[in-house]
Amino acid sequence: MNNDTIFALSSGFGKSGVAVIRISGDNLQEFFCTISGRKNPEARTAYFCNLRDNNGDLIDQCIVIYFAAPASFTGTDIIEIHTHGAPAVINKTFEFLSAHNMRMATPGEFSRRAFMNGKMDLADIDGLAALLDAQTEHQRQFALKSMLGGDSEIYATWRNQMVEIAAYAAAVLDYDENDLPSNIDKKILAQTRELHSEIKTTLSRYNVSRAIAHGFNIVLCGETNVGKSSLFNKLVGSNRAIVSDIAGTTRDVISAQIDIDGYLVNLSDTAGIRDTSDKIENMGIDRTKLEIDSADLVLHIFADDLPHPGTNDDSAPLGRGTASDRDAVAGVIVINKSDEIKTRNNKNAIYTSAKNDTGIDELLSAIRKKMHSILDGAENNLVINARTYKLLADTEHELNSALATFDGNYDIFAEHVRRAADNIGKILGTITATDVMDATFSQLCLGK
Ligand SMILES: Nc1nc2c(ncn2[C@@H]2O[C@H](COP(=O)(O)OP(=O)(O)OP(=O)(O)O)[C@@H](O)[C@H]2O)c(=O)[nH]1
Ligand SMILES: [Mg+2]
Repeated sequence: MNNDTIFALSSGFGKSGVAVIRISGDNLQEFFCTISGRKNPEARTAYFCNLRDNNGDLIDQCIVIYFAAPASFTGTDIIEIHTHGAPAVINKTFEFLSAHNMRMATPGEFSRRAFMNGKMDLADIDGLAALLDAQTEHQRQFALKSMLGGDSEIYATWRNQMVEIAAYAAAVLDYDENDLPSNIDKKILAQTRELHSEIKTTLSRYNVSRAIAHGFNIVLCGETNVGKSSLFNKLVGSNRAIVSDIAGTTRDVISAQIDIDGYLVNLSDTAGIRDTSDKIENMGIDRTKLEIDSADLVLHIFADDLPHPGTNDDSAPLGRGTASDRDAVAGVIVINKSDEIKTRNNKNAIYTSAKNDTGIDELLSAIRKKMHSILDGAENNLVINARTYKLLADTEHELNSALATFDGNYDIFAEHVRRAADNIGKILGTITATDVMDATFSQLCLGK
């Protein structure tokens, strides 16, 4: 780690009431005395000051705070300058700091320092990145738990158990049976099996983690002209998609993000499915199929009351679904244009009329019910991203190999368990690999 003095805008970009610029470095106390205009300023105390450039010209009236190492976010000295949020003030302050031999931080550099100084491990930083992205209540809860070390605790417990198992396995080779705890081989086996199954379960919840972190994907699909775009507009609450009586109106995927009960939802309207020779429309239909493949919930829209085989609720045949133990994606059957239909033959269906605004609340309730059944309780899951998923999958693989060699070959068994422990170490950053660290810090923005 370098010990350059670095700075960055920690508050959001654009015009705002107040901007917070943070500086991290060694021995910043003297610089703080200069800008605050005080001889013996206290740490963690807000001082009002006239921030002046090197010519003595006023930059802005500010609040400045000094955090002395190691009691700061990064573990280094930190100065916070709270200026007015005007881009011109921020730029002028940056110029001033650069003139004092400081440089702009790279994205994630503050967090990298926090990691290097033992303030946070990599799992905490994944949580921080997720928190900074949080738009909804559930995302906030999910990320906060991880940032505050909830996930690290679980990883650390797993890792300790693996290290212990590997040590006992090695001891079985080196020591006399009588010097070891009784039935040690059986205990090692049982513990390894348990760890393996816990990690497998965690991996299987990846899609749920993803759905909370990046949004629960709901797709409206069906034949042309059944009213998909009309329903989409109702659910979104604005006329986002073009509606017309010409079949094949929607040719591309139209997406909107909405918040349902604190969950982020990515709702997509798609091109109606039909046989057509129109090249562009066919490209749209291909996109519809891709959307269905990545859907967590599919709304099958119809405009008639005939039986619709293959769409019976959870047995809908398309998509991968969120729960890994489910072959097919969750689905809701919607019969739209119910104002034109006299019958109500389908017990599993929700009858709507986008035209008369009926059944929309029932449709929303059905969506809520499905979402809650899939996502509720998931705040307790580990925050898994692509990086941690890969390392967890490698851990699972090593434990699987260990179990396969358990019969007698303690040497190889111990080696696999040790490798499994190393993978968990990489998740936490106790074992550092440059590529792993780069992936973690690059997800953070400037000023974090
Ligand atoms: N009577 C009636 N007409 C509706 C209803 N919903 C939509 N429509 C009409 O049906 C036609 C098609 O609606 P869209 O929402 O464009 O249908 P779509 O499924 O998106 O069609 P494509 O984009 O072509 O696949 C329009 O003329 C709508 O006004 C409804 O509930 N009742
Ligand atoms: Mg449409």
